Amino acid sequence: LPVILGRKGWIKFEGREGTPGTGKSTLACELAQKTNLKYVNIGEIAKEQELYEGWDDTYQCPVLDEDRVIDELDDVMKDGGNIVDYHSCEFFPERWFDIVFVLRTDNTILYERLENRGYSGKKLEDNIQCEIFQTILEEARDSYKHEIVHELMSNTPEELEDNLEKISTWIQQYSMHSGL
Ligand code: DAT
Repeated sequence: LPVILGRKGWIKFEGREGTPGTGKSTLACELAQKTNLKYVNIGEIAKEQELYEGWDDTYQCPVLDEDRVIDELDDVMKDGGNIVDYHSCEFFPERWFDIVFVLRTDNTILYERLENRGYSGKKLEDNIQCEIFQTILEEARDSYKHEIVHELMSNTPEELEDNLEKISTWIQQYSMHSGL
């Protein structure tokens, strides 16, 4: 993993459309425990504060009010030192992040994880399609500088450990160089 120096020490994880299964929450929570960074789960904050603007009939889930999410979080994000966990990224201000990780999972493994989560039918199929077409990776590359977007495989517990190790090392080096 290349070391990228920037100003603020913000990190973001991406999975794929529809929240589920690539291991964002698992990795981000363990990383927050291992470092002194704060875990920020956008889905949970939106739920607690009802930052919604409607209901999606197709996917049977609330629609995020992106402008309100940005307003609510801007102060916290300005302070830096946050690990942000969400499955989409193009609507966040670019200045919020110094590095973006997109977690990837093989389709057969992902299919099982989503089934275990109770997904079926169109919702399951669409999420798998989304992974096949690398939708989130491309969205991240379109929204942030290419050099700060990193793809990480997240199929096995070994890969999880490996990702934790790589990102912790990056954080240490980043902190040293940026004086955080
Ligand atoms: P997300 O936050 O992206 O929706 P999660 O962290 O809740 O995903 O993980 C989904 C499930 O997969 C959960 O049961 C933990 C498991 N998991 C996550 N990362 C994994 C990995 N690298 N290897 C094996 N299982 C993993």
